Amino acid sequence: MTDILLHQYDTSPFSEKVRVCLGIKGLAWRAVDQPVIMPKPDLLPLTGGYRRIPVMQIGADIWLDSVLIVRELERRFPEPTLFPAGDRGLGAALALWTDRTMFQAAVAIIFGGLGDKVPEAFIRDREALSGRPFDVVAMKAAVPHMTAQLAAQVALIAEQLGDGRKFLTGAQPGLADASAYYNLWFIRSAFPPAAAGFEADPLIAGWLSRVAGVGHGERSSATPEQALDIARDATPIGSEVAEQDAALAGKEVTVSAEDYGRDPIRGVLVGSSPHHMSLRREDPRVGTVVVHTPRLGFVVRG
Ligand SMILES: N[C@@H](CCC(=O)N[C@@H](CS)C(=O)NCC(=O)O)C(=O)O
Repeated sequence: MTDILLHQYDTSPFSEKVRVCLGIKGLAWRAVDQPVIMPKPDLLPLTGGYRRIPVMQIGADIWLDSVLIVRELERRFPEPTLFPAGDRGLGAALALWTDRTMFQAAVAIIFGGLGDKVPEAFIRDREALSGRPFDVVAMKAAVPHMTAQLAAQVALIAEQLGDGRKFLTGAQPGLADASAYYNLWFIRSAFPPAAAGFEADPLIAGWLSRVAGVGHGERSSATPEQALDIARDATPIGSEVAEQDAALAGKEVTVSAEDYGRDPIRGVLVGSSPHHMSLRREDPRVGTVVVHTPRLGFVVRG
């Protein structure tokens, strides 16, 4: 079996979502630590310009975005499932809540709370990432509102756990848990005082410790250099272009994220589905690789 490589950094909340999913599945994987800010000279040869974290690599195949990474993990390793109660579509759609609304609240609470302790280089980098001011003063002003918003969201989690279930969709952990968990984990680890409110609720505290107890699977590490060599020495897997994209099959396209970190990825469309697009690209360091991007939240241009 070819190794699962996760390009990540330990403080990354979206990586934590994937790490918990790897834990639910009890998988062995290798962490490839990437920088928290640009430049990322050992990541971009694989992704073709996409800079966000996490990125999963298996051989010469590269999956962008935690949503698609989790989908691919479920496809390759269906047991134990990330959807213990079924509800696959709903489970996956939860990301639209956790990765946007909940994440934005967590970011404002953490960075507003940290205030002038946020390093200048990080602020500049995140401004370049989003194309907007990373306004710590505005975040600070938004903390009371965002704290109330987060509390309302945490109340939804508590409501779901209210019948005494161990995890959000029943007795076993799933993607819903990993998704709802990682923002609270982020607050807890990056700005602990802001976690006091939700940690005081025994229902939430118990659930948080059960999800933490799932672990991260069998983690080892690889260097970025090793990951690049693995891509260079491997051949990407084959795939098919869906009927709906027939007009673009085999043509050069550009794909970019819709929200932030919109650096375009250019390649030949060699695969697609309602959930993803696959672009073949050539790079002097890694040779031929195929980059798999999500469809939801990504723009494709022919
Ligand atoms: N929708 C993306 C969001 C990824 C994201 O925003 N990741 C953060 C780190 S957790 C990031 O890339 N920040 C900028 C950076 O690390 O360069 C996903 O689910 O993977």
